[in-house]
Amino acid sequence: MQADAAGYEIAGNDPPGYDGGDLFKNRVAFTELSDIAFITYVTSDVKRTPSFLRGECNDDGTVDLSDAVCIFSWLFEGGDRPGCLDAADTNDTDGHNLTDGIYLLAWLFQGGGPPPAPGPTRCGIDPTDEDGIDCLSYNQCP
Ligand SMILES: [Ca+2]
Ligand SMILES: [Ca+2]
Ligand SMILES: [Ca+2]
Repeated sequence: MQADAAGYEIAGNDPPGYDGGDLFKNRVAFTELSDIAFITYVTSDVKRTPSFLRGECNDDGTVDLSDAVCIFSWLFEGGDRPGCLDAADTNDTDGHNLTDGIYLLAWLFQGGGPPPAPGPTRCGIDPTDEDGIDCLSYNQCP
């Protein structure tokens, strides 16, 4: 931890998945050095946007049948919620339903189009990131 000129400590730890961009430049935890009270200040525009593979529901690094199973299991069988909801939004409709699993199966087995950007094979962020869907954790991309 380091203190700035005003006597505030600046949090030195980057959050998991932080890619070195400036999305977190406003995220600073201030601690009053001279007081017991402390204030954690987080600006409203802070949003986690780690890179991910579209369609990669189960976070194992490959988009395959098991990811369609992961989507169906989560949506319809009480399975675990994916850590990266953007990845599970296979067709990038900014929502999750049956069609996300079907879209993935169509691409894998029926010659359908691949999942939209960043796609299923190259890590990237969601280019349509106005949807309120977050990618809180994804471990297969830098
Ligand atoms: Ca997978
Ligand atoms: Ca969708
Ligand atoms: Ca989106």
